[in-house]
Amino acid sequence: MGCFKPIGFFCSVFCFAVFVCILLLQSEAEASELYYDFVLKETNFTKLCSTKSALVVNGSFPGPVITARKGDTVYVNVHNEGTYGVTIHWHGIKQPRNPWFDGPEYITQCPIQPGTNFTYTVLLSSEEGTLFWHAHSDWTRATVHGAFVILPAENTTYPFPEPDHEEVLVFSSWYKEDVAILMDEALKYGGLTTLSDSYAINGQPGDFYECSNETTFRLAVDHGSTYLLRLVSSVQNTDMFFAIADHNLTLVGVDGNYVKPVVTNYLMITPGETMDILVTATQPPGHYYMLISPYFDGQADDFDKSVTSAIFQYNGNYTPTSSPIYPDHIPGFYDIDAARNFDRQLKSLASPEHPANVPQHITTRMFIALSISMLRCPNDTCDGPDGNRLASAMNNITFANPSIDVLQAYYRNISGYFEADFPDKPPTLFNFTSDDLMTDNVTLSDQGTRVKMLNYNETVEIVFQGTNVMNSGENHPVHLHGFKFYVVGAGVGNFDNVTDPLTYNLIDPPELNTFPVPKDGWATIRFVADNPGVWFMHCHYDRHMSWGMNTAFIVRNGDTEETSVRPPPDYMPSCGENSIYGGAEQSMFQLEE
Ligand SMILES: *[C@@H]1O[C@H](CO)[C@@H](O)[C@H](O)[C@H]1NC(C)=O
Ligand SMILES: *[C@@H]1O[C@H](CO)[C@@H](O)[C@H](O)[C@H]1NC(C)=O
Ligand SMILES: *[C@@H]1O[C@H](CO)[C@@H](O)[C@H](O)[C@H]1NC(C)=O
Ligand SMILES: *[C@@H]1O[C@H](CO)[C@@H](O)[C@H](O)[C@H]1NC(C)=O
Ligand SMILES: *[C@@H]1O[C@H](CO)[C@@H](O)[C@H](O)[C@H]1NC(C)=O
Ligand SMILES: *[C@@H]1O[C@H](CO)[C@@H](O)[C@H](O)[C@H]1NC(C)=O
Ligand SMILES: *[C@@H]1O[C@H](CO)[C@@H](O)[C@H](O)[C@H]1NC(C)=O
Ligand SMILES: *[C@@H]1O[C@H](CO)[C@@H](O)[C@H](O)[C@H]1NC(C)=O
Ligand SMILES: *[C@@H]1O[C@H](CO)[C@@H](O)[C@H](O)[C@H]1NC(C)=O
Ligand SMILES: *[C@@H]1O[C@H](CO)[C@@H](O)[C@H](O)[C@H]1NC(C)=O
Ligand SMILES: *[C@@H]1O[C@H](CO)[C@@H](O)[C@H](O)[C@H]1NC(C)=O
Ligand SMILES: *[C@@H]1O[C@H](CO)[C@@H](O)[C@H](O)[C@H]1NC(C)=O
Ligand SMILES: [Cu+2]
Repeated sequence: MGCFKPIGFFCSVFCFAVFVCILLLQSEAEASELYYDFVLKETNFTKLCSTKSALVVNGSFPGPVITARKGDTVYVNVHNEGTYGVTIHWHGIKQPRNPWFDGPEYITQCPIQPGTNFTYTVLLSSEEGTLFWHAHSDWTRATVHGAFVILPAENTTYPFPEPDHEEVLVFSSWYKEDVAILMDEALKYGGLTTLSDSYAINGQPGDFYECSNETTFRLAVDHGSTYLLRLVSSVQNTDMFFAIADHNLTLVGVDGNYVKPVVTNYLMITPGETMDILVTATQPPGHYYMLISPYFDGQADDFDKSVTSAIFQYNGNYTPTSSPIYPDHIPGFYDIDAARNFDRQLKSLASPEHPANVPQHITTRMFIALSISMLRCPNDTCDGPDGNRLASAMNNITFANPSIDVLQAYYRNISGYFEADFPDKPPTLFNFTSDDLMTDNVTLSDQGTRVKMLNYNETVEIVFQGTNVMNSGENHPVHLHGFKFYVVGAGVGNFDNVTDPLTYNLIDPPELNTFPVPKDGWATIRFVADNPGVWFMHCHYDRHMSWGMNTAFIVRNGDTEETSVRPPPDYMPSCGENSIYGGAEQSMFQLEE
């Protein structure tokens, strides 16, 4: 066709059409649409010498890996063939203007009921690296989770030399009993939650547990090759140290963002965090342990004190030592300094390709105190201290799930399900890190469904203050949906609003979705509220989340369609009799008000 020959009106139009067509083809090549089906079903597993049935996706623990490229759209149809309602969350994926598919139950949707299906639209935007997906109903995350790998967009590359191989390592907790029943009992009686029986790497507890050494996860490596290991922590309630015997780790990404490389011989990863590390197989051929070992800084000392192993195993002809080589530098369970020193090293790449756009001018400031707390129980019959119910709180508010999701109530203007008055600061100021916070006026919290309203495009700064209420100070990994945030500072003790801001890094702070607020310390985050919708914020220890250390942000629409929430899908799961979507049962563990 003579497109490039004659000059004239027809050809201009034709050429323009071809040009548009090329553009369309290009944008198609740049952003693909991918389809996945997840079948949720009870499946039997035998671990630690005992068999139980657990709810998993497609029969596997951990579940399938989703692999996409930056900017793709991923559709996941979740078919619930289990026995109770479940939702899935796409952890760390911002979902621009798309809160309908974010997933936390009673925040953006009601559970997907057994025998039904729901297709999530997952919109990838600035994320690149490793994230994960997990159930966001009660404690079903324990067995319903898997990695979400986001490769660089076509024709772009990693900001580090291309690794020879990639491997996903998912960290989980394993309970011999049914997690749903354990959690139901704990919440019913208001006492402590049961500890896990082991941790697992890619589903395997490893050599140091009974009946486990035949199935220990082994990563076969070639001498001289470099491996990109994509670490995901979906552990239930415990931070973990990770190390590989005799091998340095080069940390290059955290939470789906690149960081300035950190060379280290161990790392600390909290529930909800994901990390990309490079490891080069430079050592004499052999079998080297890869360990995850708990880190705990609370006084209660109630955590699963076991260590999980996998093996970094060189290929080739050699005689390995009788047992694999053990790391000599993995920190001890209580090594606070090791944990803090690791987190202190995180910095954004802040390069032209991966800039750090740290908000400099703040329009909304919040100060949020994180506490373990208690609620009164009828006739003091609960299992917590003084017959109270164990709880947790942000600014003294113990979050209660409403019976229809906050998003639906907000979008359709249905009153009575939440209050838009989450406080910007604690109701009383006290010495948050004191050892003397045992009186009722400090330990008892207030239950409610209270959220924080933000105007579109506000620049938000939140100082999180860890408290020692009930002598229960410990590190809390706070996770925010719908955004990535910059962690501009962190420190020990009570936040000092004059001196501590002087220490902020406003140049290249790490951009994350989960960050541990140190025990009896503080951390400051900043983000721009440029994603309209309803977005959950909570501690990523499931026991603190189910005790109420949560709130949500409602970001109002801006002035244009591009700054407003997308229209809702035709179909959302039903919320029972309260719902405009029709009648079905609620989740089995919904907090009674
Ligand atoms: C990637 O590069 C190839 C080869 O240069 C080119 O054909 C293709 O159009 C590029 N793709 C995109 C999305 O730019
Ligand atoms: C899960 O199982 C279903 C049914 O067997 C299958 O169609 C689907 O492709 C599987 N999904 C993944 C991610 O493996
Ligand atoms: C799971 O194990 C239980 C008890 O061991 C057994 O009754 C049940 O049939 C098994 N289910 C499946 C799907 O294999
Ligand atoms: C999925 O659910 C829709 C209703 O939302 C239903 O029409 C469809 O048949 C279901 N599909 C499958 C494969 O279960
Ligand atoms: C597992 O442990 C048993 C008992 O200690 C031992 O006999 C067996 O050889 C071990 N298997 C492996 C693969 O290490
Ligand atoms: C690990 O890195 C440190 C600091 O760069 C270096 O001194 C050490 O030799 C490295 N160890 C290994 C096993 O490569
Ligand atoms: C509390 O105690 C009173 C008096 O013993 C009793 O009547 C009531 O049923 C109890 N309430 C609960 C919730 O147990
Ligand atoms: C707060 O409590 C801590 C721990 O008991 C103590 O070291 C500190 O001095 C107290 N701060 C103030 C201002 O009283
Ligand atoms: C709680 O009560 C104690 C003793 O009455 C008092 O010293 C303390 O200041 C009160 N704390 C708060 C936060 O109100
Ligand atoms: C939290 O709220 C409860 C219930 O209203 C109140 O008794 C308590 O004093 C408050 N605690 C603090 C530290 O403000
Ligand atoms: C958001 O705020 C930034 C900086 O304050 C401004 O440049 C931008 O135009 C605003 N965007 C919208 C859509 O209001
Ligand atoms: C700083 O904190 C003090 C009390 O600790 C308070 O009185 C003051 O208002 C705070 N200043 C700002 C700017 O928040
Ligand atoms: Cu917590």
